[in-house]
Amino acid sequence: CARAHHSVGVVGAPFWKGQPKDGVEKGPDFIRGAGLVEKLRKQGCTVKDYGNVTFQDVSNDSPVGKVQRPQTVGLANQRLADVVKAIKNDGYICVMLGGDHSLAIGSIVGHAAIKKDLSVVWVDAHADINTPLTTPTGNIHGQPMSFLIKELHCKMPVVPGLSWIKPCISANDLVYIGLRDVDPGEHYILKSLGIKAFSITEVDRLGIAKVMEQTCDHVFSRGKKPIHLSYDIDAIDPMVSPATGTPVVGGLTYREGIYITEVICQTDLLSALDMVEVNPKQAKTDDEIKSTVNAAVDVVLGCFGRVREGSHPPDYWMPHL
Ligand code: 4U7
Ligand code: MN
Ligand code: MN
Ligand code: MN
Repeated sequence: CARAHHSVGVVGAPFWKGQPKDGVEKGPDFIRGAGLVEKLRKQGCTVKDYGNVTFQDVSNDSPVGKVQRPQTVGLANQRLADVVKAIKNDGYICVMLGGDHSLAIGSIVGHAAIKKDLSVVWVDAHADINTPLTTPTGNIHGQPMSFLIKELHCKMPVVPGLSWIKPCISANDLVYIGLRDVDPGEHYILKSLGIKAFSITEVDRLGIAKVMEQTCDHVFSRGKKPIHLSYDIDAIDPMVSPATGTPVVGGLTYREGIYITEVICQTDLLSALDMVEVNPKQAKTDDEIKSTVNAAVDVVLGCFGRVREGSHPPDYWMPHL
């Protein structure tokens, strides 16, 4: 923010196998191609680009129950968790560019290994908390939170490839913003665990400013913990960000989407960010790609001090006669 100087470690995770549509693995390079690193530096951040994680293919990765590609997704997330751990150990705020949202598993596990006691703010049209037993699709990008919530552990079957994941987040330390496509099993989980969720209806009712006030109240009520912000581009309305695999009408406006990041920045507690689900191949036109990638870049910039009112450096000297 205007107040703090940020050290940002960027890592790309070009992975799509947590869902069926390829193209989302192009997200990191499109977001970098739009000048993310340069723009972060221009607004005063120290940036180290860790490049892209390389992922291995697993052969004979047949579904386990409904769950698709469990070994491939499990291995990819083990790799990612190690990289995120290294970035946190180097002292950076970690920015993971996806890739599909199954990558939140590795990002959060790696983050939680270094920073005990995290809060997670999940901005998404979807809750991504289906268990392998409630999932309607089998796609793991709709399930990552179920593997991470401690209170759900007893409801989770053992899935080969994913059994290494140790739940590291308490139900009380999770807040959702933007939900508008929640499956029955997910809704049951949210209600029975009392998970804080601001659906798009709450955004309509309260306005985004109140939603963010209450989000901060909730995550700070048990002390100042590091925040993991997991931002799915499909939270924002598909009129703005159509290039994504699971668009849902009636989303956050661009302004609401950016306002969330400005408030998170002002907390000074952001410790890791996921920017996921940008899929250039899902766009019908180049403008759709541009608009989606631009929104993703602005989300990241907003997290690290970009303010829309404008700003000037402390040593700014006004030209005068
Ligand atoms: B995303 C879904 F059934 N809930 O589980 C599922 F509607 O990372 C969609 O938020 C999940 O984009 C969307 O497959 C995952 C479906
Ligand atoms: Mn989503
Ligand atoms: Mn998601
Ligand atoms: Mn999606």
